[in-house]
Amino acid sequence: MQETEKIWFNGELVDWADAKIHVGAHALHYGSGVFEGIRCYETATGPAVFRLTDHLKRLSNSAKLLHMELPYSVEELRAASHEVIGAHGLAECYLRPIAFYGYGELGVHPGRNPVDVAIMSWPWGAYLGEEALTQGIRAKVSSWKRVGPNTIPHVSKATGIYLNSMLAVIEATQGGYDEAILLTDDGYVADGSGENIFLVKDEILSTPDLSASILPGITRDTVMEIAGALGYAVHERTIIRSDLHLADEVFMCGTAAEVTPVRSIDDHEIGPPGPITKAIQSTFFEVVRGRDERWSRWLDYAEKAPTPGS
Ligand code: PPE
Repeated sequence: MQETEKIWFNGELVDWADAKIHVGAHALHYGSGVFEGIRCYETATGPAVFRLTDHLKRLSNSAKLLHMELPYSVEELRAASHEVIGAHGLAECYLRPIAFYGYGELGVHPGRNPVDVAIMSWPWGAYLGEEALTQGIRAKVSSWKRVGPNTIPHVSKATGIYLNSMLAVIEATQGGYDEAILLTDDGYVADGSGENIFLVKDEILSTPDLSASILPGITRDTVMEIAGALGYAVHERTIIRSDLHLADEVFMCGTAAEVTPVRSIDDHEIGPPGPITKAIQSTFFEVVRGRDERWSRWLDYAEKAPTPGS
């Protein structure tokens, strides 16, 4: 990763190299953390964070679902995000807030361990490579099932859940594919290792509903709104593997992956990025870079941010 100068850590900016935790930290042993991925994009009027408050509200909900009390409010974390962005002056960056049970006592019950909070920011280009955005990726349905709703709450973006994603993406890439698609225990399509998924059939978009153990993606929500504005119907519904194989177009979306076309699934050729995927992708990039007035409410501009501590 491309290092930057500072990391916001428990209320202050520290040097990148000094943002350390003890090996006895609870989160290291038990995966007891929650995190976010947020992008800040360059716009004509300076850097703007895309749906910052929505991401931080999800972080707060993720913590609540793990019985974790965040020591900072959403508004405080918003100011902290702007503080770390301001420290680097980058036109574009990825933000990674993380909250986790820190060092104190070991034992599965988190007990009185402190909750540590950090926000990193660094430049992160196209998640699956620049070519993925223009040519599409090859995906494979994983033999690993998505963690079920009564195993770990999937609505929480919890660090521990990502072992599930990690195994799936290792399997996919070892098999020569770019990304994994996970099914639920019942065999319905859930999401990618780090993205939600959409298919297009006869000009109608479909995406798995929340009962399919998906992370309720903010990009997914963005795509649904864009698709609606472009005049396409979007169905949140149960999707089977065959629906993907027979789709006219498939794409994945997420903060890191943005809108990435999928050109084949399980070696079933879907084809190069289709017209609806391209329209949604290009509108998405217009929206995040502040070139579409209709969605200006989603942009949190860096220079309008409150001064820290004021
Ligand atoms: N599903 C999963 C499993 C997931 O990890 C993400 C985000 C999404 C869906 C899309 O959510 P959203 O970003 O709100 O649209 N994955 C984050 C972490 C990726 C990583 O490798 O780290 C991200 O995209 O930032």
